[in-house]
This record gives sequence, structure tokens and C-alpha cells, in this order.
Amino acid sequence: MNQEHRILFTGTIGVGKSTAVSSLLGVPLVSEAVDGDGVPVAVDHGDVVLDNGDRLRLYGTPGQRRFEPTWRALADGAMGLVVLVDHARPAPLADLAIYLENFLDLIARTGCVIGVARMHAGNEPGLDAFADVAARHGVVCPVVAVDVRDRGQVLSLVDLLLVQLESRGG
Ligand SMILES: Nc1nc2c(ncn2[C@@H]2O[C@H](COP(=O)(O)OP(=O)(O)OP(=O)(O)O)[C@@H](O)[C@H]2O)c(=O)[nH]1
Ligand SMILES: [Mg+2]
Repeated sequence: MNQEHRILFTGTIGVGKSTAVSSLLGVPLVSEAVDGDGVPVAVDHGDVVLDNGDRLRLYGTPGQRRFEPTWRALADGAMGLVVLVDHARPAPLADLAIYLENFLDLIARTGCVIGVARMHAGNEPGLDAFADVAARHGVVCPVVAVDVRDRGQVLSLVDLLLVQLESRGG
């Protein structure tokens, strides 16, 4: 039977959450109102059916910290998390730590994949350093470089997540 996976994209402002979701959709985004402590905010949302017939329901968190209540509302319904890290920011390892800490419950309950955007060969910190930060938070998950504008790369990222969800029997 075909499955439905509700997947949440998170990460710092401008990292490429909206771009990643729209790359998967292949069309511009539809915004949907989600209640964050009584305040409706627009979140990225779209559905895509994979070649195998499974449906992905994609959501992106609003970037700004003042929307943290919205993050929790989105996390409650999610079945897996994609953390996007912007390698071009001043402290990408610290950024990753913040997002892992905010979503530890979701990660423990489902699964996680870390995509490092705007990273080029030889850039420091390397992918190992991001994996170390995750391990220090008790999170063992794939860490890959990704260009969110490339549908194939975003699909690969999501595949790494789906493999984990399947191995958990979800
Ligand atoms: N050059 C380059 N541009 C990138 C890369 N990743 C993302 N971008 C660009 O960065 C921008 C990201 O914008 P959004 O997708 O709106 O980012 P967002 O995370 O949704 O931002 P907020 O919703 O404001 O938090 C887009 O214009 C992307 O094309 C990358 O690896 N290289
Ligand atoms: Mg966005």
C-alpha cells in the first residue's frame, strides 16, 4: 500500500527551505496558515507523489525565531525532519546545534537528515564536524552537502530520511 510521509524542513533564515520544497514540487509554493500561539503565519507547504506512489506532504518552518511556537505545532504532526544548514553563515555548527535542540523530540520519535547548503569541496568545517555536533546531541543521522535548487539532490536527501523511517517500521 502506498504511504504518506509528512516531512518538515527547518533551518536558518534564507538557508533554502522554501527553495528545497519548491524544487521537490517542481512548481511555485502554496502558503498555508498554521496557528502559532493564536497568530496565523504562512508556512511552506506542498504535496508531491513519488514515482513509487508514496505521497510526501512537505512543510517548511518559518525562519525567524519569533515563530518558535509554530515550529512546535509543525513538529507535532511531522514524521521526519530535514535540517538545512547554511555553510556560508558565520557559525554553521552552532546553527545546527540550535535546530537539533529545538527538534530533539521529533528526531527521537521519527528520524532526521542534515543537509549542508552553500558548501564547496574542501570547505571547513567539513561534514564530519556537523556529524560530531549531531552525535553530541545523541543524533546519529546522515549528513550530506546539498544544493537545494537541484531537485535530484533534494530527492536524495529525502530518500535518506525515508530509509530511516522504514527501518523504524514507520
Ligand atoms: N548559490 C547558492 N544559492 C543557494 C544555495 N542554496 C540556496 N540558495 C539560494 O538561497 C535562497 C534561499 O532562499 P529561500 O529558499 O527563500 O530560503 P528559506 O530558508 O525559505 O528562507 P526563509 O523562509 O526566509 O527562512 C534561494 O534564492 C536559493 O536559490 C546554494 O547552495 N548555493
Ligand atoms: Mg522560506
